[in-house]
Amino acid sequence: MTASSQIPPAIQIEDDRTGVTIPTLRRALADNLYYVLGKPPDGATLNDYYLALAYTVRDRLMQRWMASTHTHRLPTIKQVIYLSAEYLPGPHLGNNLMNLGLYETVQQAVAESGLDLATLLACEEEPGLGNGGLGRLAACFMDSLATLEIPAIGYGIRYEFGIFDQEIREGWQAEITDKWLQSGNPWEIARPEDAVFVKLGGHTEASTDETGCYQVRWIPHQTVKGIPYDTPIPGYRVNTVNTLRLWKAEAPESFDLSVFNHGDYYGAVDQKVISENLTKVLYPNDEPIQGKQLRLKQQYFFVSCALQDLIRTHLAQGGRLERFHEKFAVQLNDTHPAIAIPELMRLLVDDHHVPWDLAWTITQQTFAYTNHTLLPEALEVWSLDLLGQLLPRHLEIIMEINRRFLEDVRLKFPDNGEKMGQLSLIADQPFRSVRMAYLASVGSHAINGVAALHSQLLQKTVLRGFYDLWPEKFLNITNGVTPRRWMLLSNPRLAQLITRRIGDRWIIHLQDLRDLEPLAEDPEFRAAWRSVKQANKQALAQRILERTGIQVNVESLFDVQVKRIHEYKRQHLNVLHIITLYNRLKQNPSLDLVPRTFIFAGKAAPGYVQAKLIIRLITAVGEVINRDPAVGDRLKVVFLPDYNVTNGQPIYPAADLSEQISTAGKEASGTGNMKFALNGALTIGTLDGANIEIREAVGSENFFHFGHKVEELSQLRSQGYDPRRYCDHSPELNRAIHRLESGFFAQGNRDLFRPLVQSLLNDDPYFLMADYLSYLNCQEQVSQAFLNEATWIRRSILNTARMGEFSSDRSIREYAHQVWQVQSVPINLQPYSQSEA
Ligand code: B1H
Repeated sequence: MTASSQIPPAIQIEDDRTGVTIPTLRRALADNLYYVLGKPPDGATLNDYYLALAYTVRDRLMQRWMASTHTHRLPTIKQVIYLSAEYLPGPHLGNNLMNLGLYETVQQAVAESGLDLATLLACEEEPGLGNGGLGRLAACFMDSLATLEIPAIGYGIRYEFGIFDQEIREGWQAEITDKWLQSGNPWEIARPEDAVFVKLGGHTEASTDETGCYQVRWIPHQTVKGIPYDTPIPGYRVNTVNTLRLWKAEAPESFDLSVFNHGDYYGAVDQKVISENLTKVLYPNDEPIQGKQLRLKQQYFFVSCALQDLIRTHLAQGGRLERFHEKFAVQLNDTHPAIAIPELMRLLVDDHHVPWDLAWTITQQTFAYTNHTLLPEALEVWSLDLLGQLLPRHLEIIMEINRRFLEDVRLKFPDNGEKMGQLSLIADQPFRSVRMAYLASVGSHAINGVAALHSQLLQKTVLRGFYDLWPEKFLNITNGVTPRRWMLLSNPRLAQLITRRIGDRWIIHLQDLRDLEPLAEDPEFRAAWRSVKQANKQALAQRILERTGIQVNVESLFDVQVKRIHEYKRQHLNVLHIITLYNRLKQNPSLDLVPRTFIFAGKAAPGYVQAKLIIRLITAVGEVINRDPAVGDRLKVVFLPDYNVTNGQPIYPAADLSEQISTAGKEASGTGNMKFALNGALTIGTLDGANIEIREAVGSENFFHFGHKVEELSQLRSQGYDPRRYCDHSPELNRAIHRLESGFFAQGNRDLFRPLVQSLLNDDPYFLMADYLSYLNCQEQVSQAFLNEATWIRRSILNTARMGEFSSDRSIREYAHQVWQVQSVPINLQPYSQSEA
């Protein structure tokens, strides 16, 4: 670890129970092992030691956590509420040690107890409570919120099984259940005393009460209980510790009992099983979600738990509901939690008797919505049938919101029936359904995209009608990544080198990396930079060998594409390049080719057949190329299984080249692109998502761009795109496609990759054929550039030096000022002995 390992004196509140000296840490480790886990030192497993260490660290967060929670509840303090169906925080232990400034001390304490910190860190099962970028973004944002001392709670779902673990069996993806809770989760604290009840199904009854007031009662078919589990999220070297509060569904005891009293014991158990199924498993994305009632249940469940929790604490603090939006700024992470809008309306109007108009003002002032995708298949719609069955009252509320909204539209655009149909929250085709992105837009005071291009396209396409109505609601906030996890923790060698030269302020002010720019001209610094990269490549090569048996050449160019497998991300375009290089080698065995190691990793949704076939394609091409003696170690193709936060951490620091090659207009932002460039990889990329801004920041001379732009693709499309034409015009493309068709990579089986080939030749919806030549030429430039080591390293340094704006701290500052109107709140600590009373 780079910066000082001591906690700054201003926050030194440790006493003999929570001390951070080596003797007190060793004592705490032994005590936790014995008294919390009930294990004698000689009978303890490595996992026991990991748990004991985790408790030791958690204990040292506790005073800060409680002080933060206490302060954040004060009615005068505005809090950010992040609602997200996904979180991918990665393993907590190393991160918490780093943020507390205890990494080195604990490393030594553990060593003196005869253990190895790295071994204990490796015991932690990461919470895989998300699919990819969207969940990881939520985790980076939680880190930045705490580091910026912004009061925040992240609400989500405590899935019992997160994203599946991936194994590669005979070249194919196999999915294994993720039993992340099996060996115990030392970071969470269950709070059954804060449980809430959530209603589902049934019907509504309207009546007029004694005062003549119209009232609606919802008589549910089922009630489930939500139990919160809290995880501390400490900021970097500050006292703020925010909370990640995840909800688990259980059966309410009273219900069990009533059935039990009627003698139906097994019926009661069934009820319990049905309730607990609700938070059992994370849904993978890239699969049709249509008609998945359980997913809507999950969304409603956690959102209702969260809002009930907020209303309860607000009222308990003496807050008034008219001021709800002054206490809480609630961010919707995509539409997955958008049902929060009618739910807050229901809670205010039905349960707390707030008049509709006031409730609507509060709701709109409370919520803001972030859109993360324009892909039509990922835009959520819920059929009125399904919604009405599960949430009858919410359907009524949505209809009323829509009625009032369309009334406003009519006043603005009289005699424009078409406009009303376009803007209606209810779609008629292909079946009557609620457009959740529209609901989120109408119910929020701010709507943002996650990169400049994406925000522009959002305003021009999916939400065009709403942009025309309320341009002032729209803004762009480009994503970012936390430099704590994605540099300091995962690339300690580079972090150390940087800190030695420019000090350590860059960790919290990433723009300081600019100070590295002049050093790009310094041959000595370049040599140091190169040795860090080589050491990181060596370390990754070791892991590759252990996990795949493939020996790679660390002098070769590490060309890396790691992300979810999806046709729009075009891993198969990368493969077409590999096949082309291979063909050239076969044609001319003495070809002077810049050696490359192609590294892939990523999961495919279990039901996404084409994506799984892309994985098979990568492994198949690897099997042939890696074994071909004519290739030697000039080309290697590696598929690293089970890509997740843990396995990603050693990859970014070792990359020379970052592949960001999505079809223009399809990748909303990307965040892996940021991690690579920050760690000194050069990018080959399309003008898509945040690539455009990265290129502007690092300089176009330090970024390899290729491919058609968004407008060029729509032109191609409107002219009647014919992918076969590109084969006719490029002999190399033709040969590459032919290799695939011929069964050459499939032991003669011509059927295996036929679906991929057919898709490319017939529709090619992601324009691989159109971008192939440009990609190939660009890769040739990459190879030439890699030959000149000094200028490559220089460009690598400049990439890192100019990536400062892609810190999630910058994103969060923009949300704080432009959307949430929240301030930092430093946390004052008192020694435990004084706060005890
Ligand atoms: C992103 C999703 C997503 N956009 C549906 N949309 C899901 C959609 O479970 N589902 O149904 C889950 C996730 N994820 C990603 O968000 C974008 O593709 C990236 O480009 C972007 O960087 C990331 C964070 O903004």
